[in-house]
Amino acid sequence: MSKLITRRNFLRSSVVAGSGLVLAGCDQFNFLADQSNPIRQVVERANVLTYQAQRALIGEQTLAREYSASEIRQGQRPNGSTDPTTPEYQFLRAQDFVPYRFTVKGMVEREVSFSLDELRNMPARSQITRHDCVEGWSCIAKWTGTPLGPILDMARVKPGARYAVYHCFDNIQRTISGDILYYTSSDLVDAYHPQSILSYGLNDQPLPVANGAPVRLRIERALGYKQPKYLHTVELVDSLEGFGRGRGGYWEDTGYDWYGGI
Ligand SMILES: Nc1nc2c(c(=O)[nH]1)N[C@H]1C(S)=C(S)[C@@H](COP(=O)(O)O)O[C@H]1N2
Ligand SMILES: [Mo]
Repeated sequence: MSKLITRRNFLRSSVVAGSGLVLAGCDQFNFLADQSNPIRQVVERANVLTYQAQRALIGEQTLAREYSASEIRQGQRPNGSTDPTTPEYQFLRAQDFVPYRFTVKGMVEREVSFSLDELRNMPARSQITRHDCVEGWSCIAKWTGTPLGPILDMARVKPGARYAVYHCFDNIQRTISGDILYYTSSDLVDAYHPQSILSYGLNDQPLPVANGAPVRLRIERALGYKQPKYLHTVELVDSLEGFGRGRGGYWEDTGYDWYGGI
C-alpha cells in the first residue's frame, strides 16, 4: 500500500472517528451549519488533529504527486459554481476579463494587483495533478499558472500574518439577506508551496468559466473545496474570525475540515 493511501485512510478515520459520519458530496452538508449539531462538533475537534497530524506526517514543502500526460483521462469535471451570476463577474466575462485584477491585500507592506496579461507574463509552472472532491470523485488534469509565493513576496507579507484568505467572485448561495460569496483560506505554508499556482490554463487551454476563469488557485495537497475558482483577492490576516462564520471558508463554515488535506 502506498504511503499516500495509508495517510488518507489514517486521516479519514481520524476525521470521522465515532461520529458515524459518511463523507458525502459538496452540497450535502447543510445540516452541519447548525452549530450545536453533534457531528459538527466532532468534525471541528478533528480539525485540530488532522492539521497537526498532517503537518507532522508530510512536512512543510512535500510536493503533491504529479502525473504524466497519458494519465489525463477526461476533462476536469466542473463542480460547485460553474456560471457565476454576480454583476461584477458577468461584466468581466463580457469584457474577456481584460479589466480583471488579481489583488494581494491585508497584512502586507504594500498592496499589489495585476492584470491577467501581467500574470501570464510572470514565470509559469505546469503540473499534472489529481483533484479529489469530497463527493468521492477525482480528475487528473494539467494546470498552468504562476506561483503565488513570489507574488506574496512582492507585496511583502507582514510578520504577524498567519493565514491567506481567498476571495472569489461567485455567489455560491443566495439567501434572503443577500448573496454568500465563495471563499476559503490556507496557512502560509500552503500559500508559499511551490505547487500553489494562480492557474489560468487547464489542459493546455485557457481556463474555462466552468472551472474558475480567469484565475483559480491550486493548493495541490488539499481537497477540491480548497481550490478557489473565480479568485480575485488574497487577503493576509492573523485571524479567520472576521469572515463568514469564522471557520475559514464557505464549506468550512458548514463544518468541513479547515485544513482539508489529502
Ligand atoms: N469559487 C469557487 N471555488 C470552488 C468551488 C465553488 O463553488 N466556487 N467549488 C469547490 C469544489 S467543492 C470543488 S470539487 C472544485 C471544483 O473545481 P472544478 O469545477 O474545476 O472541477 O472547486 C472548488 N472551488
Ligand atoms: Mo468538491
